[in-house]
Amino acid sequence: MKIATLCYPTYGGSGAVASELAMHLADRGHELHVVSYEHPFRLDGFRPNLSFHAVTIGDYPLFRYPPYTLNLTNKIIEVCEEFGCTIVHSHYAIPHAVAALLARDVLAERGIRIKLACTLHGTDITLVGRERGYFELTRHAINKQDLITAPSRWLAEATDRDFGTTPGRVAAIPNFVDLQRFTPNRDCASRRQLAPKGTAIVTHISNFRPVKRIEQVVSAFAVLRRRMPAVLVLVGDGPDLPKAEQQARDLGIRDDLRILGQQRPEAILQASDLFLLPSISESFGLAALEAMACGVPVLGYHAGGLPEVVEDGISGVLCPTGEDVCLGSLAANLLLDRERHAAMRLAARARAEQFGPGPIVDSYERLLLDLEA
Ligand code: GMT
Repeated sequence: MKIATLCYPTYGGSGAVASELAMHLADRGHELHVVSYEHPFRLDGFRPNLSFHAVTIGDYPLFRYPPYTLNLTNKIIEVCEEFGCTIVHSHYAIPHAVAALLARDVLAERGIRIKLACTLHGTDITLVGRERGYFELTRHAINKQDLITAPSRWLAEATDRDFGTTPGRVAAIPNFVDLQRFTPNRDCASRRQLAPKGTAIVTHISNFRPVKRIEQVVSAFAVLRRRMPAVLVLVGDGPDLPKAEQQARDLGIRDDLRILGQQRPEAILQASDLFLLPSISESFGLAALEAMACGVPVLGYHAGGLPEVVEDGISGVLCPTGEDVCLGSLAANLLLDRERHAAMRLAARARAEQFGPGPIVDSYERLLLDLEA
C-alpha cells in the first residue's frame, strides 16, 4: 500500500499513534508519507519507505487567520499525485478528514482514485467536533470516509450517537504500546535522579489541557504528600501547566514538583510508583497504557474509554465519576499498602501486554488493505 498519513506533530496521543502506526506499516513493507506542519515528535529512525512532507503555511497579509486546511489539502494532492498514494489516513478528524475529502474531489477530476480512512482520537468527537463552528463539516467529512476507526468502543458509540454514523461502522481498534521500550525497570538511574530513596514518585503526562483536570492532579498530590515523602513529576506542556505550578505554590508543595516539559516518557515512567490521570473524559488513555507497560498502576475516573484499558481494583483504581472522592487519600492508601501496590504493578504490566503492537497493527493493516481490494 502507499498511504498518506495526516496527523498533528505535537505532544499528544493522536500524533503518537499516527507516527507509531506509520513506522510499523513501513516496517511491514508499505510506503508511508506522513504529512503535517512539523516533524511529529514520535517519528524517528530512518526507513527508506517512510518520508515526511511538511505543509507550508501561507502568510499573505490579508489572512488574519492563515487557512491551514487549504495548504494541507494542496499538499495531500501533491503527495498523492507524485508518489501514487491510494489511501489517505487522517488522524484526528479536524481538519484532516475535511482536507482529505476535498483532495479526493480534486484528484478524481484528474482521474486519480483514492480511498479515505479516518482514525478518530477523542476530543475531535467529544469536544471540538461538537462545537457549532465545526460540527456540520466534521459530521459530513466523517460520514464520507471509506473507513472510520476509534480507539475504544466507547468513542465508537459516541460517534454513532453524536455524528450519526451507522452503528458498527466505526471499527474500535485500541491504541498499542511498544512493550520492549516501555518495560518495568525499578532500578533505573532516573529513579535515583528524580527523588531520594524512600520517596514515592507520582507522575502525570499530558498536553495539560482542561480535559485533563490538572488541578485534581495537584490537589491529590498535596493530600498524598501529607502522608509520605513524595514528588510529583509533570511531563509535557500545555495551557494549564502554569496554573498547576501556581496551585502547587499556593499549597506550599512547589518544591516537591519536578516539571520536566516535553520528554521521552519511558525512563520517567520506569521510575514512577503511580500514574495520575483524572481526565473528564479519555477516549482511551495512551499515556495510561504506557505507564502500565512500565508496571505503573493508574489512578483516575471511570470516564470514557479508560475502563477499557485500566481494570478497576486490578491494574489501577478508577473512581466513579461525579462522586466526591479523595484521589489523594486513595493514592496514599495504595502506596502504603506495599503488598497491594506490588500486585497492582504486576497486573498493570500484564494488562498492557494485551495491547502489544502485533495484533493491533494487523487490524489496521487488514482494514486498510480491504480498502484497496
Ligand atoms: O485530546 C485529544 O483528543 C487528542 C489526542 C491527542 O492528540 O492528545 O488524544 C486522544 O487520543 C489518544 C490516542 O488515540 C487517546 O489515547 C487519548 O485518550 C485521547 N485523549 C482524549 O480523549 C482526551
